[in-house]
Amino acid sequence: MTTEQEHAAPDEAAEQFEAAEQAEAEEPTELVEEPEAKGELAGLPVIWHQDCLRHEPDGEVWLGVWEKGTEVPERASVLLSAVRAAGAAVLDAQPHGIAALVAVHDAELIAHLASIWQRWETGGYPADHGRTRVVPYIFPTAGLLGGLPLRPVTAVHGQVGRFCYDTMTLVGPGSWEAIRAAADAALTAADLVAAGTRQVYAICRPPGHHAGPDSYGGSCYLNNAAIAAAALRRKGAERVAVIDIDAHHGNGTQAIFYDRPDVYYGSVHVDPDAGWFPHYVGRADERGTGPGEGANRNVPLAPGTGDADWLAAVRLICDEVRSRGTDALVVSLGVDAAAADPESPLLVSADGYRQAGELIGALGPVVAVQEGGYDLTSLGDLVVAALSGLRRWS
Ligand code: SP5
Ligand code: ZN
Repeated sequence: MTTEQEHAAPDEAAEQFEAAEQAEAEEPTELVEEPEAKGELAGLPVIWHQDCLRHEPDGEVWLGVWEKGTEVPERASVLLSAVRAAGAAVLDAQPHGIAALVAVHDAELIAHLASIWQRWETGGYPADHGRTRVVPYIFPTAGLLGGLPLRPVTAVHGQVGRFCYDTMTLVGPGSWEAIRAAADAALTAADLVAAGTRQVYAICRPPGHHAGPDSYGGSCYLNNAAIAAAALRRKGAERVAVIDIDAHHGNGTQAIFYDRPDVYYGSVHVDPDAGWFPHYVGRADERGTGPGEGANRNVPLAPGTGDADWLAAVRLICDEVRSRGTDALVVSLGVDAAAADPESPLLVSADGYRQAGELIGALGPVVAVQEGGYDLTSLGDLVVAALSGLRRWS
């Protein structure tokens, strides 16, 4: 090294140091503009349990035909990869006791779901009769009972329709473990929000919003969002709002809270009167009952509705939540309202989901619970967009 270089070196070093300092000062702006640098969900806690992959319904029986089905384990893998790539912090779901489930569901439904596969298998239905999944064929509706009380049933194939209301919500060997894991994910997310985290997302699978106090269907078994909402109430939130942006009406969540003023339910969904699931529920005149009168809001939309009208409906619900007041929220985050989704005729874009996230995130702390969303190629981007909208308020 020459003397000249020795002299030059300190100046160069000073220049480099200055340049580095300047770059550091500019870094925050660059990070916001460049998702790759840190990720648009950087720091967002995401709750996940491997057992959510163990539910393999292997299709659905729809109108008498066993079809491939869209509520597949790959949905959860895709979501996990997408949030990881966007920089989220993935945390394990923690086990919770049965009490948190009994808070919204009849103990008999829970016991039924926990044991039905075992009974089916022991009964020889898979091995002896080629019935590889639990599919009910008789349902004890009010009409069947004709006013008589429900009595215990001897045959397992008679028992399996006891709490189920459709033929497309099948049960297999790992289903119960997944159902429980999804509820644990929602409960873990609620724990974090109750402890002061502004937003937490739970990758719940199977989804939950079609499961009622003593009923399951619509690919849902236990109502993860309702379980989270009830947990938030127990942990001190006086007023909780559930905002459901899944393409379908969340008949289960509505039924669970229909007579309660402390848990508001608002849903934007494809109009059941236009011929869409769940057909029997989800109309605009369902406003709650008794003390819950006014704490339920449905905004059914015509098939073909896109961002502008969908967001206007989300805004209407958000305005109502704001005027009623809320301490914490649960968002039933279904992304099946997206244009590419095979299960709904709504035409919402990823940017629409981002804006919905922003509207909801402004209202308070949020537990985001995964519901539907079935287009495996766009699913990840849609959920990341919605969550990044929520994160505007972190
Ligand atoms: C959680 C959730 O989004 N559940 C959706 C339940 C509605 N499923 C209705 C299925 C109707 C049969 N699917 C036929 C698909 C044809 N493309
Ligand atoms: Zn849906």
